[in-house]
Amino acid sequence: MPANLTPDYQKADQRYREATTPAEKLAALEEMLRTLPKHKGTEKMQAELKRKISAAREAVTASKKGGGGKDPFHIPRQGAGQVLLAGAPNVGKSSIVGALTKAPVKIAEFPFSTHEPVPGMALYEDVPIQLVDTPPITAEHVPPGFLGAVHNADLVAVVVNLAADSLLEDADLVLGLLRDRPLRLMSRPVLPPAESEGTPCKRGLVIATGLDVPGAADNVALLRELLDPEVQIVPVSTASGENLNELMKLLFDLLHVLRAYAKPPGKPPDKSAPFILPIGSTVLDLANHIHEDIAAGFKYARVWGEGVFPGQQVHHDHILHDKDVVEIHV
Ligand SMILES: Nc1nc2c(ncn2[C@@H]2O[C@H](COP(=O)(O)OP(=O)(O)OP(=O)(O)O)[C@@H](O)[C@H]2O)c(=O)[nH]1
Ligand SMILES: [Mg+2]
Repeated sequence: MPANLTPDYQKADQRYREATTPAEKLAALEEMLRTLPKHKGTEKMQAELKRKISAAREAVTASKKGGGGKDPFHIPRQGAGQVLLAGAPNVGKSSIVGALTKAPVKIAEFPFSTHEPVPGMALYEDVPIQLVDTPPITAEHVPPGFLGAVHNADLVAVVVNLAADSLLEDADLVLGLLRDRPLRLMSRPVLPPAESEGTPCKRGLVIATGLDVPGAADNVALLRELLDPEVQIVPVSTASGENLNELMKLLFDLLHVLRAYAKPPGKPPDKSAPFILPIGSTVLDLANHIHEDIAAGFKYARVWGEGVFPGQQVHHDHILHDKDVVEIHV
């Protein structure tokens, strides 16, 4: 990627990565094309942007046409992975998404304030992770499309409120709903095969809001006694921000991905946007992710990072580590 990108381009690029609707994406892409320096070195980027713009235009048209019959729970995954927040009314689902993203969520002191799922992009260091706020679940009502969304999401975050009298019932409401599917929530990056567990598993965790409220620690202990030991509980305060960074770190770990930075030969690495790949990916997987032409022409790569000496020459099957810098030679 050329190093001489303007600040305006970089800002538009940032907006693109944070965009949550097709219209926002299209606007950001058009701005990226407008602010991209036009010369021979950026021809590939210009072509790529034009391709993305025409795809984004189609997405805008499709989202307008969709209207009435569309499943609001169908939210395309963006960033390193999708985390679906689920819980009883008024537990702080929207507050979490509001604290960690720029999404226009509705936060209220009263229950049933969220009517539709709302996605937003949160950052763990430089890794964008998609959080999806959802309408509440009650014993009487599970929003249509909710269970489909559970299956689509990479992680399910069951949200409870440590200050609520109904804390234990609230936790069991959502976990019980999953158990009935049957799905067992587990806070492990790699899940055991369904056969060995008996029950299919879903990656996820419990987020407990209200860490700032008196008695919170006792209620965490109470919850810990009730829950499956495989489920991690992360107490947070959306009011003070306490533990929100730890939450993001855990989400990143559970997603089981790594980041790699591409480096053009003879230039510094592009640290502005990591490529996100599943753990276990190779330099060839990265090449494919960047562009199929790069993968097709792959000769060798140089890697700076874990388990290699700086700039070590490696083959296509070299396994990447988080934060590796990779220079691909074609
Ligand atoms: N003290 C404190 N209050 C919180 C915390 N998190 C959320 N709240 C409050 O809890 C109330 C409900 O928050 P929301 O985020 O709207 O809850 P929700 O789960 O999205 O509610 P519904 O959309 O109605 O299901 C609001 O008054 C928040 O300010 C927290 O960590 N500490
Ligand atoms: Mg809400």
